[in-house]
Amino acid sequence: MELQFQMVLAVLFFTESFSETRRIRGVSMSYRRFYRERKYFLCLDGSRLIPFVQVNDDYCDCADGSDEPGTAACPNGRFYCVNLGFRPHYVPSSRVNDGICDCCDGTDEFSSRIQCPNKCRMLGQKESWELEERMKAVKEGLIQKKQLIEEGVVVWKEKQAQLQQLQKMSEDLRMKVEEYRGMKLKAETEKEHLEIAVKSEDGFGEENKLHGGAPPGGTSKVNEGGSSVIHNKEPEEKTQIQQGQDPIKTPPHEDLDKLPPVIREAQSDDVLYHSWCIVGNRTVDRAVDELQKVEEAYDTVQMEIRELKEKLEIDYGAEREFVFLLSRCVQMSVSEYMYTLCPFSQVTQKNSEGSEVILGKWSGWIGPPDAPYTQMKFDEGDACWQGPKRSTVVSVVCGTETDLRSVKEPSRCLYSMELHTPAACRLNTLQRSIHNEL
Ligand code: MAN
Repeated sequence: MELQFQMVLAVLFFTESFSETRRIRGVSMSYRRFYRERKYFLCLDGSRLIPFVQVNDDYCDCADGSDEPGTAACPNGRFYCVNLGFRPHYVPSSRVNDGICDCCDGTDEFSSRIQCPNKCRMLGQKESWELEERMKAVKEGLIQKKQLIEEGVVVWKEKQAQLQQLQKMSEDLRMKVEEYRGMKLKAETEKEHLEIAVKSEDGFGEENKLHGGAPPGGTSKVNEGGSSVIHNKEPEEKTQIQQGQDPIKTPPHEDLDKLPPVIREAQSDDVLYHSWCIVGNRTVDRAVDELQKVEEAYDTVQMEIRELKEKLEIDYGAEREFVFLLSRCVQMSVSEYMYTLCPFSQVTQKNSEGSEVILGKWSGWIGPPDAPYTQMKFDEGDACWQGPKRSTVVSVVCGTETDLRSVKEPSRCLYSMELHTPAACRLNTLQRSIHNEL
């Protein structure tokens, strides 16, 4: 009799605890208080009061599906996986007993045709190992980041010194340009005066004396045929020269020095006139030539200053931790292409035949406000055939090395890359990882 009583009690206890388990199946710890055994159950949206026995009875009573957290009866219900040893999470309750293991503890398949082994412990261990590795990498990255910042300081100083040097060079060249412009103008004016003198009917007048004057006792005329005739003292001593050629004039004393000694020594007026004109023309040509050279050098230096200033104005991170990338390019080969990323400059793609296209030029940082230095944008690249101009977004991720880890083209001519670098490691990356784990 006593044994029978004990058996009845055991059956009652089992039934009771089974029904308790059934009622709270699929309910998270924080919601369990709403599923405590009482006479009635109030749907969580407050819309209906139903007898408590109708909770998880495989029939949907509440509009929000809250009476059936542990069955697939309500289309909008959600099942809570406890996943002890790993991370708890919700799955749509339509997945309960559908023959697929959704929870790592297998609780979503409690009366299924399949067996779900409990993988939570294994997943938890794997995750904490990964987290440890990640933390180690961040710590290591943070140490390297310090060195990169120091490297960046050197690069920054070099660029500043380069700028100063270029500015000095530019000032010197500017003065040279002025000087050469003056020389060119002087040479041209001298040549002009000479031409006027040669063409003038009166020959070498007083005004031309400065520049040579007429040949001793002679005048110059331009003939109908376009040639100049130099009239010397003796008519038979006429010397004809073609228009455009240097006329014969008396060289000014100071210019005599410019002539080669062999000509100076010849002591012949004709030779001296003619030679001086050659020298005059050469002086103009040389001045034009020299001026062109210094002007080109000046323009080049100006361009370099502009480019350098642009580089120095770029945002290189809160501690200028990305400056070191100014002097680095990273590459990755994917299928038939070689991709090259030169941060703060451009991204290129070279095919196996060697032809290269620009996938974008530096545009700026586009990370979210709380982590601005996590994404770089390069746009205005070479145009895609019948498509947009190529552009690239680079995700900048904390890593122990500075290298490209992936290159993709998710949509035609829009590229995405992943750059790993210690410069992207932040203390809160570490804190966030730990926080997520907890
Ligand atoms: C080249 C490459 C590709 C791109 C096509 C578009 O082949 O730049 O990445 O998709 O052009 O025509």
